[in-house]
Amino acid sequence: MAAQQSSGAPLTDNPEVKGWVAEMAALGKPDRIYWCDGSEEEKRRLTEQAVAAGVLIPLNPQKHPGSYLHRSHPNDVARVEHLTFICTPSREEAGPTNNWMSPEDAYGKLRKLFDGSMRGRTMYVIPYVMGPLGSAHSKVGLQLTDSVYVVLNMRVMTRMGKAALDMLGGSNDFNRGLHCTGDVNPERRYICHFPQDNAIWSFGSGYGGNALLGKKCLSLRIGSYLGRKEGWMAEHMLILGVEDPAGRMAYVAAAFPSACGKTNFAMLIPPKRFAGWRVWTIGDDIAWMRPGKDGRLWAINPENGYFGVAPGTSFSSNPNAMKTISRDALFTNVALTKDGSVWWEGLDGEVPEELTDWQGRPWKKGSPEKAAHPNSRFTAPMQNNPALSKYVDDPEGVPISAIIFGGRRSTTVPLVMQSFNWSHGVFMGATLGSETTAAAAGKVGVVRRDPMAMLPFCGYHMGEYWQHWLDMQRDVQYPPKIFQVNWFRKGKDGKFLWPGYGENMRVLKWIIDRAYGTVGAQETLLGWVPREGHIDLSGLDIAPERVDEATAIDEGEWKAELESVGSFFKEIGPKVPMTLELERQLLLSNLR
Ligand code: GTP
Ligand code: SPV
Ligand code: MN
Repeated sequence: MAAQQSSGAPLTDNPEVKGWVAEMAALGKPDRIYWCDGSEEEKRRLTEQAVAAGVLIPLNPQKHPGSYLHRSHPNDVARVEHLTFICTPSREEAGPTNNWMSPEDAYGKLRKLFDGSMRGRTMYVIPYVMGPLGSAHSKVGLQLTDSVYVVLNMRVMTRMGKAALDMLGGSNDFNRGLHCTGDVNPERRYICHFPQDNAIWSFGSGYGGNALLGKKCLSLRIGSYLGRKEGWMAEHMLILGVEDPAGRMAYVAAAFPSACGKTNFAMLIPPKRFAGWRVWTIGDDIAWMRPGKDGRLWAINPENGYFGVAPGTSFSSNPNAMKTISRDALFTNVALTKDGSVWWEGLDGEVPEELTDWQGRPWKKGSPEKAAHPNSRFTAPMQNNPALSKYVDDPEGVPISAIIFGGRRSTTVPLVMQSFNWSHGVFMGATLGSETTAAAAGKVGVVRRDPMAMLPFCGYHMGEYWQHWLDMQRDVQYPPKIFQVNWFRKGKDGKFLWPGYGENMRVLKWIIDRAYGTVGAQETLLGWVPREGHIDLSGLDIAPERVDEATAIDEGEWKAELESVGSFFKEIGPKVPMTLELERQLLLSNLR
């Protein structure tokens, strides 16, 4: 192994930081403490160590310069919602949609697990910033971890290193994240959040959202709690900018549940019909939004890279993602080809005859098992994205004109619908349903309510979160218009009715035109929908009947939908805002 350079010496004088790191080191008892400075030299050195330790497998440097494959433990391949806890003083604060443990119980239980857990290992200290460096809207975190894979991923996903400590200065206002991979035993796996302490303790997993604490843990669960307290919003949303041929920009934020198309939509390439139009990516997973002085809602992307779903990513579905991962990418749980390249289901070209599957086993074409894990992912720096917006580091972010909610629904929900007003839009978000995906452990393909795509990520009571959404209207003089979309409706043949991907530009254009009031729509009982001619379908090779089916509203299906929303509201209980129940009643009474 390369000699340890830099090091054990704290990279800061901040007594709070030094004190906390020392206290956690006394608990974990690592052999060494290493402070990450974020330099290129450090990246090279840690990568070499990870390769030597077998944590990373170098890929063919001609085909994938600077890129590596990592195989996680086969029992550790997705977020674990049943092992994720919100640890507030009372159960009521966490609400019915979160697992709850009291802070005393959680600290007690996890202290035992962490005690001596880093013996024989290095404890890495990762200082990082979520959001542009120096922005008043960014947050500083410190993550301690025993995983070099986590360090190398955090380096891509956040602004990491000395710069974060410089931004923090002498302040005590930083998130305290403690992480240990432990022995990757699902019986001893806990992802615990302490919103009141701005702290996260994660034990027993090395995977994605469980282990990269800046992402879902800080930016969404703790973030949503801080957002309510401080008057802003932390959302599971992509942010994109649409530029028209005249150079005018409009910004949109969209919440789709995990593995339901955020990365794809954020990197959309418009079809030929839209010559001169461009879509620019601000973010593909998380948005922090706050009222601006000008009365609009402004958003930043707290992340610095993409942790994207690999299967289905190809030059035909998402060329910008393919270019983004063409170098300096980390791949997790994808398959490996004979010539040191990566492969997954849905990649362009022929299926290779032979592969090494995501678990490192030989795999032959025609095998019933998938070669790449369905939740296999790439980690890549956003700077690699050819469609990266130039405003991505802007400390103030971008003004949002439209908010979109979308789920994976084979039936009922039409291609696109505009809400009547803000509170109806909040109702659309709160009642979002989606079929489950491989992004979380558990059964795939079951419809569940996933409010604002935040079910697994809201750090407090869902009813209060909805109230916070409703209340935001008062602080935003020009609120974004709110829409609902569904790219996943299926025909009787079981196939998707709408072609999706780049063709979603057609829907996006209607949404933007509606936000600016320059295109028509038809009022239905459930919301505003495009009438014939409002969505540009020219040059689209699809039977008109399929578009009709994709956009149809069936009153019987909607009656059932609104009744099922009623039982969901019962589960959430008395904290469901009266406004939302009244919205439900109003829609239902219209349908009768
Ligand atoms: P997380 O990173 O888990 O939060 O997910 P994400 O929302 O960024 O998901 P992503 O864009 O990676 O989408 C993953 C899945 O959605 C893949 O299986 C895609 O092929 C599929 N998908 C994306 N866009 C479309 C679309 O417009 N139509 C259809 N039918 N499928 C889509
Ligand atoms: C998601 O599951 O929504 C993700 C991946 O974006 S993870 O970081 O694992 O949460
Ligand atoms: Mn996500």
